[in-house]
Amino acid sequence: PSAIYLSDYQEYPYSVNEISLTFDLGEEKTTVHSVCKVSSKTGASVPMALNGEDLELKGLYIDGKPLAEGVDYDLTAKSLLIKSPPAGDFTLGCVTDIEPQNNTSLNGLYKSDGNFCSQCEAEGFRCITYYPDRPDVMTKFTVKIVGDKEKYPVLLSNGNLVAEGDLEGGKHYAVWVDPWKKPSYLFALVAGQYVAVEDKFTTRSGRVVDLRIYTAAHNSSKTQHAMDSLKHSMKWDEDRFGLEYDLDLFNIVAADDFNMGAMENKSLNVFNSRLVLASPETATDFDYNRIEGVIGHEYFHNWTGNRVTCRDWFQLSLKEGLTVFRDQEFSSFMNSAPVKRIDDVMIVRSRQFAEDAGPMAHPVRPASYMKIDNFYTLTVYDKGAEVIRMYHTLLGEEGFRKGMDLYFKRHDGQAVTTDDFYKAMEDANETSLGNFKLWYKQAGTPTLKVSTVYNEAAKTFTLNCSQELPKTPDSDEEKSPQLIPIKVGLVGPDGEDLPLTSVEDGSGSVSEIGQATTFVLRMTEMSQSFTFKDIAVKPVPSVLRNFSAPVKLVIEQSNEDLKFLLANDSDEFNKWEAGQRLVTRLILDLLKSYEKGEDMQMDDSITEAFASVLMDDSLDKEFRAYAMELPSTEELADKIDKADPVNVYRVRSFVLRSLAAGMKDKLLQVYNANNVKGPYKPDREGKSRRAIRNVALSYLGKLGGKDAEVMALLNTSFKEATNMTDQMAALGAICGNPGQDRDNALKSFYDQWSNEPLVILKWLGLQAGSNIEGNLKVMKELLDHPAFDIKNPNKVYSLIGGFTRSAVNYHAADGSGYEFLADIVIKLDKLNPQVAARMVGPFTKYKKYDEGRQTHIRGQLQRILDSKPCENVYEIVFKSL
Ligand code: HT7
Ligand code: ZN
Repeated sequence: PSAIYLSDYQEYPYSVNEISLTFDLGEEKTTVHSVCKVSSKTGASVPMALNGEDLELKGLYIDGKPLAEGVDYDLTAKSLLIKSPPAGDFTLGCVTDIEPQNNTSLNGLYKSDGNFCSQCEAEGFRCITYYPDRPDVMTKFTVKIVGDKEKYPVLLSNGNLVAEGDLEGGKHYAVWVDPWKKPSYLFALVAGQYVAVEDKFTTRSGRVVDLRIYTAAHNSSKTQHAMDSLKHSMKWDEDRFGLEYDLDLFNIVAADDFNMGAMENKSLNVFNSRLVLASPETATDFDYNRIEGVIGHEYFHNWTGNRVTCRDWFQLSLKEGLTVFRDQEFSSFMNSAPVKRIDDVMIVRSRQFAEDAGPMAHPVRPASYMKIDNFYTLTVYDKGAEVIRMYHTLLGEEGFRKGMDLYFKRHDGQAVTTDDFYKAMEDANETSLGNFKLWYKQAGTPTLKVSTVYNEAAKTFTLNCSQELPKTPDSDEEKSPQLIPIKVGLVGPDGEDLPLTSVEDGSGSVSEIGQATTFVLRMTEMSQSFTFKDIAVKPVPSVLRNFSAPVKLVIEQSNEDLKFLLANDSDEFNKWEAGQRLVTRLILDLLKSYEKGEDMQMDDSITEAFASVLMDDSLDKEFRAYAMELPSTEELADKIDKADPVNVYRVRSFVLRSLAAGMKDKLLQVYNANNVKGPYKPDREGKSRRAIRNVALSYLGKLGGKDAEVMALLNTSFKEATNMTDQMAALGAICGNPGQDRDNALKSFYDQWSNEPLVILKWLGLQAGSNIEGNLKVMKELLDHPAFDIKNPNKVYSLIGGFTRSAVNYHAADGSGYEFLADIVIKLDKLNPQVAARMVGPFTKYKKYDEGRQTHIRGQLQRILDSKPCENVYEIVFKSL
């Protein structure tokens, strides 16, 4: 496999003005007829390259005349080259046979639970017919689907249904026309046995849009939340960005077999069923939030991705980073904004930072790739969203909106680049963002170091800042400073923010602030000092409020300062952050004692600080629940050179147990006060109450095995649960304690839910992530359990993905966990390259761990390489070794 480079981009020399596709769906084979109206852009006859994979070519025609292989065209495993097409306009006809029923990669057209379903992003359309399968070739699609009426009563594609009818031999057909030009990756086809739940939305200009969610009949009662989320998304996009829906129909289909979360095909979104279906009994609050966010995300793509799309796949973050930002803002609007921000930052810090520090590190706009499937990453999505958020922080809501408006005005109907987006933001605001663009080009997480000086005589407060940009394997180029927006507040001794009047940026330039209490500093140099004037008393600085840039902040803060900020910071993100920093410092200190074989001593003042947040009724309950969470084992291990992940886990568990013991009475009090009976509602109040109730339960669970009173409470809580949020919380708490109660609860849960595959995913995940020693044996049994199916990505993500989160078993010092994972990857590789590649992901972090573990993982990576894996897996393994 070889790499593809951004620098090699060339415009496609032909326009495809229209495509007409006919699908004859069959059990043994499906035949695809395609007719494209093509014109040469250059007016010359240059070879025309088409993509195609796993296709049986039955015929190729220009203007109705058959072409001959070797004479008129050359065929390879992945391409078809028409040597000298006409220099003007012509029609290109193509007939291919495909076998969706044997397609286990779930890429292109495949079958899921007896139904036909497609997935074309990024390069799946080429598994359907020969075509220039690249996002800058946009055209209008007409699609005729012919299939058995009984087996496939529902026939769907993009756009509007313009004709349908019966045919001989028990068949029927439907014709769909999409009036909007689109790239092939947004094409979709669905055919099968579905029922539709229907609703309507009237846009602000009065268009009545039919909304339909298609599911298997037995699941149609679980679509209400998805439908509500869709309507909320449509309204929100009108209100916040002035963006209206542009067709009379919006369809969503739930598929059980799906490689990712969902897909934004024009007017025919296909969703992994776990991101559509919810009922109080089967879905948790977490699931409800995820559904709302992903329904929003795919809907928002209609403008950011579909109406304005990417010129090439290096620009993926143009649509994904921007759409993640939009879905984050939508979820913040629907829920608690600070909690949503904390949630998003936790993902960036625990997972994207790790990616940025590993062998697959790449910029938000990568410069090269082997398989684009491997670049649907946390960097492109989540760091990409952080980059968009920084425009917003720098330009303000109004300036950002002006930039968005100009972007759509300039580029509607086009396939463009992240540079075009940047230019729209600059031009709309008549400003220069200077070295901000480097956020797209340079990989790696910058470290921002800040030291502070208060000058009592001059009444000034200075922040001395420097940025460090790490070397990353994707490039040898020396890195230049990136514009970092640093949002700052100065907290006075009374706990109130001090008014800020003006700040000097180190070059003599002074910004007048007025009397605001936060200010965004623009750091543009490698090192730079900022001096606030008129600061009457020595403050405690609150730096990088709301996580205003995706950087590692290194700042000297005493435990006293952190406790002060935990109690007083008006910025809820930094209030939470202060608690995280306090406890991280504690765990890392204790780890040193533990590794020296010394006794660990809990710092009671930290228990007190945590307890006071837990009991602070002036704070939102969901925020309090989040403030109780400790940084993950992964995030902690990331702070240590050559970490032993099992030791980190053990010390973290010690701190959890110590906090639980120190706060036991308060935890019981919080649990009881919030253990309210009544119908489940996925509203803010209900979610917050369950969040704090269940965080208390989870802490109490840490005392479980040795505390009969607590164990009884957990069992009662499990038995009396009336919704999945509470049931899973109780099951999770019980499962931390090996013994009969655990075995009984797991069995009873399975018996209750064995007919609900989405609930069984939770059951698999919970057991897989267990830190009970020797759980690998259980994993091997679960592989053979009827609840598991290696061909279903959701089951693989729950069971195998879940296992890689078990510090004790996945990271077992003898390497058995790594060997288990490699066995699965080798097996998956033959079935589903995209899922296999995702499962190799955990191995890419091996350089973080101690020598012994590094050796074991390297051995397994080599074993995978020796098995001659597919391109997707090869790229990751090769780059890791
Ligand atoms: N744009 C979609 C990406 C996607 C995808 C990519 C590769 C392979 C399978 C896939 N399914 C969906 C989803 C999104 O980000 O909205
Ligand atoms: Zn997306």
